[in-house]
Amino acid sequence: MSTIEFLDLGKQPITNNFLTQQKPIEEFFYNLKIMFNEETKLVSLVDFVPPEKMFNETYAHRASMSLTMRQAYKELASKIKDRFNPKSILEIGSNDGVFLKNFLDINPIGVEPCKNLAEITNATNIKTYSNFWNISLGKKIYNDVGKFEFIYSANTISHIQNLDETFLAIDNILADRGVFVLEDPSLLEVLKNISYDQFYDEHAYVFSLTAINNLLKRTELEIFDLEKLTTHGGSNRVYIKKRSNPLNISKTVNLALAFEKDFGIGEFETYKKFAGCVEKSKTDLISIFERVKNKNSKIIGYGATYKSSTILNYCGLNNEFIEYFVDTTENKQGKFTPGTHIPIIKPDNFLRNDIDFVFLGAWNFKKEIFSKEKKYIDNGGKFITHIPFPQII
Ligand code: DWN
Repeated sequence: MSTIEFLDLGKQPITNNFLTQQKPIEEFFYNLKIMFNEETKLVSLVDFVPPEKMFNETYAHRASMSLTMRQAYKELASKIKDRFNPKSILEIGSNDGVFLKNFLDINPIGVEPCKNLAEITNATNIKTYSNFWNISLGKKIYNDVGKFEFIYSANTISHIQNLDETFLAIDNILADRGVFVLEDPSLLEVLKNISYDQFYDEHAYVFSLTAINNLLKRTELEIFDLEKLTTHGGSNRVYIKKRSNPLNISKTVNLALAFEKDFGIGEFETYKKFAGCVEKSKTDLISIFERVKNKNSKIIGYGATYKSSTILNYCGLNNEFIEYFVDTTENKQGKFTPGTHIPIIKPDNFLRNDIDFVFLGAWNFKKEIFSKEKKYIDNGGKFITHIPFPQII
């Protein structure tokens, strides 16, 4: 067995399980442990949670809820049109259609297992299959529509447990000269920023470029380009083609692989060190919360993210520490955070000045949030963040 466990984040709830009552009669918990595969260099959860428990008709996250992401998808769409000019496009994990709506002129196709989200896109003339991505769905779409010149998948491939089947199903439905782009949080950034909250039930994997490259060696697909993104705390946008497609392979790919190698992405030692940093991050964050709580400060949370669920549950930061979370996602409002039972409410237009500290659950949108909440900051309001280390800002 070439896998080694390196991190234990304790008992964790389903991150999408936003509760309708503060004291639920029953709540599902699982053990969140992370391991490293010495052969493929893949970092994954030790125990996967059944997909149906996570991705269903109550799925809360709406990708269109932040200005940053709406703009990022719009810019990407225009870049794809300029560079590849595809005549057909498929998105795996199309969420609420925020990306595909930029391709209405070429009849985009979505795949989205969460029925509530698929209904939203189907209602806007984006044909969406509400199923999990696998070989049999790929065959069905091929029979209905044919092959695709462009396949896009953001923050989804890392959520699918069977990667070999996933890549094979993509290879089957990708046109010979087609391009597949996947975008997922970068393991390198997680290691650099100690952003261990990228580990939660849905993230079966947190990918390095190295691991993706190794996994693709088992397929007919290969990486030909790469972009490093700031979205979701640092992501890789990986451009993939069939090996038979003569498109040039950009130098960036080998440079990035070499950088990861030098960083130690392929060494178990790196992960052991990371686990030590995670423990320190936990101790330091708890001590900040205890310190400010002892002064009877009013602490709230900003952005009841899935990521923050890992932090709150691992550090034991529950409703005794955080009075409530504000979140713009309607599906979360009026509910309670999984495991820690903190009320989630609709934000006022701006943060009120009677709030002393705001825990930045959506730290990946810090820029957008700080510019929105300039008045609160100018009036002396403070944020608590754990990225890249616990601190008050
Ligand atoms: O991979 C995943 C990512 C892309 O989305 C999923 N597995 C689940 C989800 O994870 P997350 O909740 O950690 O994602 P976000 O995009 O960091 O969530 C941001 C949350 O913060 C949203 O609920 C919206 C909210 N928000 C807010 O209330 N006010 C965001 C901004 C920018 C704001 O100003």
